[in-house]
Amino acid sequence: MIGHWCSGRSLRGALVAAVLFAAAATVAAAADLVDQENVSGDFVADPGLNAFAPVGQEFVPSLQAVDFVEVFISNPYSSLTSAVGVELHVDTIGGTLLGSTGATEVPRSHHGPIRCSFTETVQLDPGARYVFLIQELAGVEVTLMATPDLYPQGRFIFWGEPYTEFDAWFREGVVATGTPAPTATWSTVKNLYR
Ligand SMILES: [Ca+2]
Repeated sequence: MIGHWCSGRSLRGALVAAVLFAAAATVAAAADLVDQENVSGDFVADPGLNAFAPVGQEFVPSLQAVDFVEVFISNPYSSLTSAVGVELHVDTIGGTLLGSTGATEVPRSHHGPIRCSFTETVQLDPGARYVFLIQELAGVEVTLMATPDLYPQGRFIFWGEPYTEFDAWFREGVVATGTPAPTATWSTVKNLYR
């Protein structure tokens, strides 16, 4: 057994495996904690963010915070970059503004999820209803991909009105930061030497 591990080839293999494991552990520690989502690819509507503004989606979180909202944006007809941003409102699209993400770039010819990260973590009341509003902030018209009613805890919104027939493709949650390292205080250090 020892001879096996001492052979150069196996040792290299073990080192590679160790490096890969370390990388995987790093990714896992930084993993997102997704709370609410509708990630079906069954797209039945793709309203333009300007033509159908204001566009948004209701959701009911189970977590006490949100760091990001991802939406599925299509920019298929443009050779230009656009930018979108998300606002988070309480209960309705015109409700109290809790946070915003600023501008997030949508690359040209993009067709896929776009992550909008709030400038700081937004505290939520689990079980209450919230609405995220998606706005186009720069560039040419992009569209937001929507599905049939597949998310039971909220409705799709366009022209400022909720529609029960649709839901946005979306994902929201928090960025896991891992377990914080314990901080030594002067009293805990003193206690070690008593
Ligand atoms: Ca729904």
